[in-house]
Amino acid sequence: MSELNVKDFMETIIARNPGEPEFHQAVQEVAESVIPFINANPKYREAKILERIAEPERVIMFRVPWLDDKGETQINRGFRVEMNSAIGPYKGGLRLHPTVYLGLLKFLAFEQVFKNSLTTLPMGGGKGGSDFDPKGKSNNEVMKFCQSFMTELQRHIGPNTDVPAGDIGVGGREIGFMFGQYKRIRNEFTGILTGKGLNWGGSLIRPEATGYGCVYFTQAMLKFKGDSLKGKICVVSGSGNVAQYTIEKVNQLGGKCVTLSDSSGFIHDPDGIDAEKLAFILELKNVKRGRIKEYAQKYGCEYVDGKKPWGIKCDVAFPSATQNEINEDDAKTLVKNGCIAVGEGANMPTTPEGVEVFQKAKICYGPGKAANAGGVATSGLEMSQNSLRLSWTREEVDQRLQGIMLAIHEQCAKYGKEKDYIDYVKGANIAGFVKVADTMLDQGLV
Ligand code: NDP
Ligand code: 2IT
Repeated sequence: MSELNVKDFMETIIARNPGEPEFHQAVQEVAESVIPFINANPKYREAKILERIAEPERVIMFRVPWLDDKGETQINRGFRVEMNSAIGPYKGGLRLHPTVYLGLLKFLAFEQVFKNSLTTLPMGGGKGGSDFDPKGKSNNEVMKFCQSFMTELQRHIGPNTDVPAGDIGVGGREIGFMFGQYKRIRNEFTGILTGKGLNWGGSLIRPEATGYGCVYFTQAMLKFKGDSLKGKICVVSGSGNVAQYTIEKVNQLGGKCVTLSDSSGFIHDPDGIDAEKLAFILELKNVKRGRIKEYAQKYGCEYVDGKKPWGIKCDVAFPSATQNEINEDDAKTLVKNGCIAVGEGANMPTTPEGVEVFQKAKICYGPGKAANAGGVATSGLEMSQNSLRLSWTREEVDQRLQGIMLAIHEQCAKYGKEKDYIDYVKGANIAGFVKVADTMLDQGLV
């Protein structure tokens, strides 16, 4: 059997999945890392493991009808991409955003397979969501949508089958509405979602986990170089779940975060976003559901409309909003301004050209599938607690989360170690691949 090459492999992927640029981008990055490894290990080539991993096991698409507050019928499209169940039940978030379409969720589900493999826990990969836009909707409208969405999704998920969670536009409120509807239809109280409330099966630290985990991972990258986050100026994008707890942990470790953003613009607060200001953000974003501009009005700092924060001078960047939010020029600006580390809280926030800039500059670049795996890892811990019908303490969950982030760093180092630095992209992709690939070999042609 001839060797695999990236160009031919990608031609097939693009032809089979037309009009899905984010999926092509995610597959290309993995292909570039793992194809040389596959060629050196022909058992993966012969069993066409990579070709199989790039094809979802199952895709579910469905109609989501609901009535808005005016009594008008609304129709959205719902999805669940069940990508790979080799090492455990499908696991991954639900995204509610107007840009959601099949290709976007395929990219996210594909990334999730490798990320979940890195966590050391038994979780397969999946992702779902809808093109529903929660912005400007009443609480009642969000509930109506979530109930309709779960009315269909419930027949496809289960605690040992597929366990969704939050992502953009899905937090505690939405998980609650969906859980309630599942319980009502199925007459069963079971862990079919993670990110649940503490009274009904949720885990301590799950809300904090993605942000905390990303900071732990970044701290580990810096430590490897004999450095730390202490005294570092950090630029953060987004102002949702991941951004909020990134700031909390950076503050605890002695760094200073000076920006936050939303899809309208960013704020720059050179004094730093301390605990009191962060409490304002949590109320603004999670309860009032307002805009980041209001922070600038309250604290009298700069607000830049329609721009991203990458032009602000920093030591460390934490992109925590969305995919492709750092392009080549942004990456060049960050490096030029002295940025020494990037911890990706978001999924695939840097374009391939941007990644190349970081890699060439040999800064500590932690790709999303490694750096933001703390969220899904803690979802895995929530599943364990649900199975045990027990709740662990904050300290216990946090200890496990820290241990998992260090284990991910170790796996990246094992497969990504170069002469004088760690290639975290290569390391994460190969380490994530090996566990799933070996399992697929064990389980035969499925
Ligand atoms: P939230 O919905 O809580 O917050 C998202 C933030 O990003 C908001 O500030 C939002 O601004 C901004 N944003 C979203 N879409 C865009 C866009 N197209 N352009 C500019 N800004 C945008 O989501 P999370 O914090 O949960 O998720 C953020 C990122 O982290 C995503 O990439 C997600 O996939 C990833 N992630 C999340 C995990 C989790 O556990 N929640 C786990 C691992 C990764 P606005 O309000 O204006 O839309
Ligand atoms: O991208 C992600 O890892 C998530 N949105 C979290 C998934 C989960 O199942 O907790």
